[in-house]
Amino acid sequence: MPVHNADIADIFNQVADLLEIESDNPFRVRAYRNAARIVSSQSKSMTDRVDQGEDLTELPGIGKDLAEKIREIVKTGSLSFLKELERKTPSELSHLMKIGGLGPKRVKILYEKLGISSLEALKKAAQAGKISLLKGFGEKTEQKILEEIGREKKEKRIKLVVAEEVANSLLRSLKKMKGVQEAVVAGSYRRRKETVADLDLLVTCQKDCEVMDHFVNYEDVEKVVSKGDTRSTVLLRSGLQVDLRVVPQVSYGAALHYFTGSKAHNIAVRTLGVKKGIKINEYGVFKRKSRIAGKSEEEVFKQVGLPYIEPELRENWGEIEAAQKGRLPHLITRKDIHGDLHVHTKETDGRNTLEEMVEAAKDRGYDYVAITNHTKHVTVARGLDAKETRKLMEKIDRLNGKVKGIAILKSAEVDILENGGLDLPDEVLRELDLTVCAVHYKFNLSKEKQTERILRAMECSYFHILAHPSGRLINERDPYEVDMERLIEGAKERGCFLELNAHPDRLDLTDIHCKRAKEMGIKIALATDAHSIGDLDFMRFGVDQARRGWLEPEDVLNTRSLKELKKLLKRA
Ligand code: DGT
Ligand code: CA
Ligand code: CA
Repeated sequence: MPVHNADIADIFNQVADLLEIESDNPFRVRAYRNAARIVSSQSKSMTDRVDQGEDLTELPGIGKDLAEKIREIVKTGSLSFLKELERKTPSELSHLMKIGGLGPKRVKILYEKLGISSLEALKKAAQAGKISLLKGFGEKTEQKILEEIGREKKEKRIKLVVAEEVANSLLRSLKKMKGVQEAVVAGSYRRRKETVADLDLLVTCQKDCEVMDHFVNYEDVEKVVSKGDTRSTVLLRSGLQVDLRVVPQVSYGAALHYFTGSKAHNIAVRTLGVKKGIKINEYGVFKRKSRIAGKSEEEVFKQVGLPYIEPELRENWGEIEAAQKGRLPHLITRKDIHGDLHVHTKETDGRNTLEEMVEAAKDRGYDYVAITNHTKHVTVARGLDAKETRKLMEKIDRLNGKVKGIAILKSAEVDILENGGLDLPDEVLRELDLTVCAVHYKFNLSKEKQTERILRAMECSYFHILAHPSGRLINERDPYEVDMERLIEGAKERGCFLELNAHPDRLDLTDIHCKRAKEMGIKIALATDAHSIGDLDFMRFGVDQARRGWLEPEDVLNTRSLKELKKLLKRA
């Protein structure tokens, strides 16, 4: 396997970590860190440079000694100096240094006093309260360590939008290969989960096609975890793991079904098969020894008496029973959306002007767009006060008179104050076509208080839509504590709606809460929270999440014509 620049940088960083833990000369530590940075930022690979006999000392910060070490890594894949260091200090300690709040000194103390050399051991010791007893640590540090370990673990899941970029270029590269027939991403990615742990690629190809070689040598690959004829796993530079399976064309449908999952759905389908005396696996559907189906997913479902079930529904959340009864939902699609109900402009923290956003919404085929700038309490976004809101409303009135083919709705993203009040006076709220209301501060109230705060805000008869109802930012900020069930119920009683925020960092409501909202009979507003023209295209992530939540066009507010929308927005 060729040594990549990232491998060399990794080794140099580990050397620097271990030297630092051993309190080595800080200049030497810095030299290794610099070298790691320089090597990883080179577009030409060190392997190629060494092969072509280039003089590595011409690179900035690389002296004779480091040049020799790079050559050694390129030739052998490892560095004897690092092995020497590891004899004294376990290399796992360098992982511990990635935990926020743990520098080389603390890592060293943890190792010497408690023998901690792994994340697992660190977690155990912190949970047992052993760390706070060490000199210079304390309970706060111990708590922080536990939080940081939790974060490390959680962040391993990658946001769908990030995975998509990686997946698309990988698929493009595979599809260009001669002999490749089908190439798709299955797994949670195909089920459009908000985050994915890895990418599960499925390929069918002609016999002599060297797709595996091509895959493991793909330019983005940092490490080949395993390589075989039908199955390989690699780690990409981005940290994303990719599994590739190659199956014969006759197995394509069965394999696609199997690797799309979810596991719980697969087991349920397989159990139906067992009752009919057939065996279902990734190679096909079998009766005794002979294959009776497997070319397409439809064939697989048909063998167990089911219609086709959309990937987004395959979580064993009742889709099998619904399919058996002929009651599968007719899931919403992007085409069903008639307008965006949450859009910012330059008046507050948006990057495009009102005119530009309206034009862009029109380009996307919308009949209406709601302009929802922040209100004054959100000072970081330069939120608008009553007077500024009125001024913007007049501007919108004038623009509505000029622009054809799309209606601009006067709205605001009204801050929900701590006491449940709204951040604009009633006489201004009254003049808006609709309001999108949201919590932007005091996230840490108790569940009871947060729920009461929002329910109180809904009492205002100008409250229409609760925006990003949990306040979470995926992988960055946990949702605030709130009783979502009560919010859904409260919204229903008062004639309000909940938003499914389509921004790929937010996507709240979650799939489960969408499904619950539908069951409880309340409609959802699907909106992008766009802060620029490009953000308007986030709508499709919202649609994906809505589909996972079983939503049909009639469950969503903005699938309606403007006239019907206005009717629905009228509160008693
Ligand atoms: P992830 O990766 O955590 O976001 O979620 P998935 O669903 O992509 O899970 P993954 O990558 O572990 O496996 C991909 C699919 O392979 C999974 O959705 C169903 C199938 N699969 C994996 N393990 C099993 C298993 O033990 N039994 C069955 N029936 N299917 C499995
Ligand atoms: Ca997966
Ligand atoms: Ca996988």
